[in-house]
Amino acid sequence: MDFQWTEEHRMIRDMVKKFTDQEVRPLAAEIDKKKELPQALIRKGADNGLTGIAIPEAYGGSGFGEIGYCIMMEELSHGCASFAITIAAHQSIGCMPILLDGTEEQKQQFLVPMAQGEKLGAFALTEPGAGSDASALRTTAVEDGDAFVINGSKIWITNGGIADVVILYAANDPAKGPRGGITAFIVPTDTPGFSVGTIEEKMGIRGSNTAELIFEEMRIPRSQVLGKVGEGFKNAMATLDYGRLGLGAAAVGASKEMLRLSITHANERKQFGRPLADQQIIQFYLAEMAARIYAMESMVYRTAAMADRGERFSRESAMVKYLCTEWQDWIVDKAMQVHGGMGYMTHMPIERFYRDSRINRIFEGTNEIQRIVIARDVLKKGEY
Ligand code: COS
Repeated sequence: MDFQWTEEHRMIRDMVKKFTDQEVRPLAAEIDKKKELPQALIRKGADNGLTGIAIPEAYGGSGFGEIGYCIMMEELSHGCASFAITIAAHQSIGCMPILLDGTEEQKQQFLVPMAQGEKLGAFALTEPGAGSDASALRTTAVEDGDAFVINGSKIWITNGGIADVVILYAANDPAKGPRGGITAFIVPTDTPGFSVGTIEEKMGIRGSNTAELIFEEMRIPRSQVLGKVGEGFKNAMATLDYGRLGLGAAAVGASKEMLRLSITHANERKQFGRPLADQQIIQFYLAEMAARIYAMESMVYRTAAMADRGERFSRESAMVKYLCTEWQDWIVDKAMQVHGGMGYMTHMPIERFYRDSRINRIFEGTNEIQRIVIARDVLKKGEY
């Protein structure tokens, strides 16, 4: 509960804020329009340490942990959700499964180049018939000598079409489901039998790549099994604890940007002979935005500190993901209301934030699933 920003935290925030202001925000509208991120931007992000900010220095990262990661996600999300999500899918759900359960050899071979941004990561769990019910996987992994042969497909995989390394979850024993039946694999995307299918068109985060992945008789050596055979579901769920927390941090950043723009607009725009900011209804909107941001920020960093202490934070990360992304949507909506017609026009960033925001209540576990996670935990404990 005793939380204070350190010199290091301030340094990370200043660095990422400068990077966002100089390199990311100026490109955000074009990224959205072209539906593509410039490779050079990802490279520049990697050069600034963004691809491995939470990863320990021993594995090629900066070692700033989850608090550092959340500060980064927050600041990037002031500028461009497509870029922030690309970095998030690479790091918090692409790298994290290896950090959690990889062997020393796997960490040196795969995690180090990923953290350094030489290789981009992705997390492949979702299938046409396994979305919220993540353990109902149809992609199969059949043991054959010193390898597993994988057949099946994945959908809606963030970074799927641009990743170098994919963490893939497949059923080694469908009858056993989440307890013993799912295995995680580290899959370089140049493996024979791996191919990219449809690249999705989306309402928002258009610059982020969302792809279908197809696996046909793809042989993955036993040395690329991540963790124990059959234990992959727990790896996926523990990884999503990190991903969901990061989405909460992104919601804080996007919401602060919406408040900042709304304050400027409310001071500059005059109606009925005075600035909008003089109208009590507008003041109430701004106050409500600020109050929610304070609560969101508090829960994000309290939870990030739990993660950095090595405590389990599954319930907390579900609560962060649920409330922060619901409130982000509310705040973006109110920012558009404050801006009126101007906010709806595409030359203003509000409409892009509005479109980019919506996915957060859906991916990395819908907000309905987050409430299932929370409810199961409180029912198990019998109290808060
Ligand atoms: N960390 C570690 N282990 C976890 C865990 C976590 N956060 N969550 C669950 N587990 C373990 C459980 O403890 C259980 O193991 P034991 O029986 O040995 O204790 C095992 O995993 C199965 O868990 P559970 O019984 O909760 O599995 P369910 O099939 O009921 O699924 C939900 C639970 C619905 C919560 C899960 O499927 C889910 O999160 N769905 C959403 C998926 C998602 O986020 N998709 C987005 C993909 S990325 S865009």
